[in-house]
Amino acid sequence: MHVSRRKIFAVVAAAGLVTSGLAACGDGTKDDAAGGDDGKIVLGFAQVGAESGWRTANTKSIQDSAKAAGIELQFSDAQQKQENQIKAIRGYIQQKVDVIAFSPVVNTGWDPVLKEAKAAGIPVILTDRAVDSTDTSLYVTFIGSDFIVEGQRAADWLLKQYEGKNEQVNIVELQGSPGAAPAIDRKKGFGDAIAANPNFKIIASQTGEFTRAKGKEVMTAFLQSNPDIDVLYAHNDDMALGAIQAIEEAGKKPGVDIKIISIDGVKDAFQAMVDGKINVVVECNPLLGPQLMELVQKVTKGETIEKRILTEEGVFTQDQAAAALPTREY
Ligand code: GYE
Repeated sequence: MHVSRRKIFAVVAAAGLVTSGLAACGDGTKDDAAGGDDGKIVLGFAQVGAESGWRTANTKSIQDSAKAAGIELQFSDAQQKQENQIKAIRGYIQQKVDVIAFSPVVNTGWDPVLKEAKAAGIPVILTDRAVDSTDTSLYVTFIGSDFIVEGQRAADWLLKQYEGKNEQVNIVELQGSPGAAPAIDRKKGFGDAIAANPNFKIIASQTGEFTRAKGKEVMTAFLQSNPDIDVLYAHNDDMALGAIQAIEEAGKKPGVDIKIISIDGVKDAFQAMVDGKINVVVECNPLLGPQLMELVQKVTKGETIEKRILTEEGVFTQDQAAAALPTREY
């Protein structure tokens, strides 16, 4: 959608009238808060892509809750490419949306475009994934999970399984997309937690790009070069679900011959737990839409917002899966 003349006029007029207004103070808030053509708040959201069940649920949550909150949503899908996301954000700046939110494909390289948004007086909210910018004035807040904790939770389950046993445990790891915060942090959280016990060995670790297809492809290669895999640690459900196919095609039993630890908690993963194919799922909640819309409304009103908003999540094992499945929302 392009900005109407009325809107451009409103923005110019507002800037003219309020010369030393909020935007001029450079605190990230805009002075045309009720900016849409029809008085609606306009939110530009630059999504990562549609790589996983988690992402599909996240997108739907954002779209549904924007509608429910009466916020006009400009939505773009970067197809897992940072350059596309930067282009989309620049487009939102040009359109003079009221607020920009995005889930960064990778965690580096955002400062220039974030500075452009700041200079334009458009507040930015990070959702789901963080950026590594040291200048935290470039965004208003970051809402999402603690991926290091998720990695630790995955390791805690594993360490418990082998408590009191003294045997080598061969682990293969399917990493998320390269450079993405959840891939970096889930690797670190897990790796650090198992490091103290030399029995636990990550014998192969590669990216499966958070997708089923790549998860299956990489797991097939892992199985070919490693005859003795005890555990698969997948950074998300889609890769775990792809890997299950690879394991079955190799004539092994997922969840039994190879224990599977996954992260996200989409319905298909719960079903796989019920079927005995995934052993444990560390939950990561994609339903960030309602909270994001609240934040958008707050920020346009100039209210102060916490810099970090953490999502609450649990861990689910096979014995809890059947009871939890009917109420899973994604
Ligand atoms: O775990 C994965 C998705 O950023 C938390 O991205 C998100 C991750 C999620 O593709 O499935």
